[in-house]
Amino acid sequence: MYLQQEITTLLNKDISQASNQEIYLALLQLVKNKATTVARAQSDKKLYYISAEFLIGKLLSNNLINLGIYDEVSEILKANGKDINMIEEVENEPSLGNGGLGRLAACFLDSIATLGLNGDGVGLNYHFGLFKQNFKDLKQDEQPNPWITNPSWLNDTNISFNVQFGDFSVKSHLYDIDVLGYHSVANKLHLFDIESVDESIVKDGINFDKTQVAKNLTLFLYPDDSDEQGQLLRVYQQYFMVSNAAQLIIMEEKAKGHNLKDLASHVQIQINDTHPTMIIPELIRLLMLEGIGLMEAMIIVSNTCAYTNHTILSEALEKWPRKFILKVCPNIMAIIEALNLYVGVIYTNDQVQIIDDQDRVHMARICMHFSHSINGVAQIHTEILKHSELKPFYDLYPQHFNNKTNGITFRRWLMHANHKLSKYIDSLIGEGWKTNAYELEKLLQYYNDEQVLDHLDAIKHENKVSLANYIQEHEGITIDPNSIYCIQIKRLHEYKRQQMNALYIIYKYFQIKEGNYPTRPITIIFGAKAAPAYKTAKNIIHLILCLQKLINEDPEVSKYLKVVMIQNYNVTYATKLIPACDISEQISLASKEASGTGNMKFMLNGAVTLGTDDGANVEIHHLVGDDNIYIFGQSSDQVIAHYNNHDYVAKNYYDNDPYIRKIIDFIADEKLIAIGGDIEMLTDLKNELINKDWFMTLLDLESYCDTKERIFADYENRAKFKRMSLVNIAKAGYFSSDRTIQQYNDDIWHL
Ligand code: 26Q
Repeated sequence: MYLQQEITTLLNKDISQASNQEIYLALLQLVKNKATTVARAQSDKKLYYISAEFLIGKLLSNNLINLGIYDEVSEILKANGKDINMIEEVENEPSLGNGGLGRLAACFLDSIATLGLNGDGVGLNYHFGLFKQNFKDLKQDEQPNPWITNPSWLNDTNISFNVQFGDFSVKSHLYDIDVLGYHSVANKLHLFDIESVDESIVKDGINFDKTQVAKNLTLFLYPDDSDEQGQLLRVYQQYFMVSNAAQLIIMEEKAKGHNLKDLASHVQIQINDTHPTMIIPELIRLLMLEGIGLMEAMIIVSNTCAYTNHTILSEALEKWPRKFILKVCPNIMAIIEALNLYVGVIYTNDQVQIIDDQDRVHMARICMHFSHSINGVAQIHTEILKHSELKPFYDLYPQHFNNKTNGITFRRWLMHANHKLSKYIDSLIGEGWKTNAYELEKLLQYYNDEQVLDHLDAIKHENKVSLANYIQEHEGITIDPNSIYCIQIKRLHEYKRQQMNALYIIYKYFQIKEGNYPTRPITIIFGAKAAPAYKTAKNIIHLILCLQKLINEDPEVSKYLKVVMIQNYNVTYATKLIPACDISEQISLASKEASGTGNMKFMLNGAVTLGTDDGANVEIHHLVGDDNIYIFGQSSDQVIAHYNNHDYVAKNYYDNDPYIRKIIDFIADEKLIAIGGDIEMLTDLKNELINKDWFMTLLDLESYCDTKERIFADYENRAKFKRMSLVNIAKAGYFSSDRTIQQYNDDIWHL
């Protein structure tokens, strides 16, 4: 009753008389008020997790969960004729991330606070975040995604710094978001903005004048960097972020009365991929301004900074032309030159030099020389880094390399996303799993309990019905909850091989046309945004949308097969899709997916993985065993050998296998052109697959199709499939980000 009174007071009217919007604002205020009473984490040493992305998603429900009042609030609303799910709809999702790396940072903040560790996030307050995706004429269309309302989760601070660029300076402005741990302390996410930002310069979709840096700096996350102006803007953003972070750290250290020479004892900086690399030279520069010599500053900063690598794609490793850095932040270029000289004196190997012979600055190499820890994000990923991609650095600094397999917060990805399953698990094994995720293994005692298996299956079915309704409402597509849901949701990239899934759809289309009907209908669901300048990715989206139209409008085929590409895939959509999934598609080319975290979310929610032995799939495979996962395709060793030997030739598959040829030819078939397919885009894609296929789609196509057929057959052995689902939930405990963060703290941070 007490809580009800608080809400009513904030509303200034009865809950039953208030609109969803009014209730949302009252709850926002309620949470913010309560956040001020939650203890701050305290310790002698503090972590700063610096990241260009924090894909935090909507915050209301998660904050209510972590404060321990979700159920109570939800009951109060219900008693007043309101539905918490409808209140959630009112909140905008901040889209401050692209995908995995940004969502990981958000899960980490949740776990850091939950474990009571003293650690804040530092990033940028992008007004429009990543673009909002719509489909227009079967193609991706990009629009700005404004998310900041007044009031919002952002708390204005009076903190502001001067940031000096080459030929002008700007004033920053800091906004904070409270990060509430689960029944624990509160930390902060610091988001820096620029005082002179001007939203009105955005015209015609997501286009804007890239030269007006003082107006555009914090408008978008990773604006299109296909041209030089875009790349330059990215460097401006990065320097702006780290300059503010460094000034904040030094300000806080001085306020605590710490000697900057002891920085490494009091501060730990985690560099999330190479995007915040310039924190290293910037801190060195600031320490030197405080009277510390270059060599000593270098050592202090190295002892303070740790670096996480999230990719082995060499094209994603940032290399900036010297002239960019010289223009954006000449003072930093001077420090980088000094670091480069220093490295050059000690090591002669070209592959470890910071500045290469084309005058490009290799950001990852700065991190590798000047940090005390270098970690990959899954076992196989770290091994590949050590023995192939970053081998020259492993040879120099073997003791710095370590693995930290990624994790996800179970508060968002089970308790919030799948409330019914969460409650049912409570009833079976108690609530201990919420703070000790390994306790999920207790579920294994129900391996042969038909009643429990049926109950789990009934929850899955309810989630499938809810998703069907949501998709009906948002996409206008009807899907059958009795069909098998296969879901592939992640950024669009050739290495993730959404195109292989599309080729399976073509294969199945042929099968159905030939009269080979599946026992049970199949629904294949995609969610993916393509980088605005990534042509092949956009062509793949176009192909999937063409197939969606062709198949869903074909009365013969649509009885057995439906294709859905949902629009604007984001965290909110993920929480609706994942609990409803039967088959989790994790089909990257082995060796290319650093870890993946969607794979963990699906597993936790009882989906069975169809995947390659790549990233964290390898560890899922190990945990659940051969009988509870479907692994297909060539191994990472085989793939790496193909690259080294240059012996994968896609065209051979096309020329020698008539069925593959038939499938590939269908990409630009007149049937697709007739329903609105763009002949140029589809032909481009077809030629790409025949002549380049850099990520070896055709290598694994046959084994993918066979394995998928095998899963569908096994699905009909309902008892077996339900047990597989149970085992996946039970074994997911390892993937709690609480475990990951505990390891970061034990091995790297020592907070
Ligand atoms: C680089 C240069 C220029 C412009 C943009 C970028 C850029 C932007 C974003 C490079 C990389 C990213 C994002 C990478 C990412 O999300 N990586 C994913 O990280 C996850 C968390 O560790 C892993 O699970 C995924 O496997 C990995 O793909």
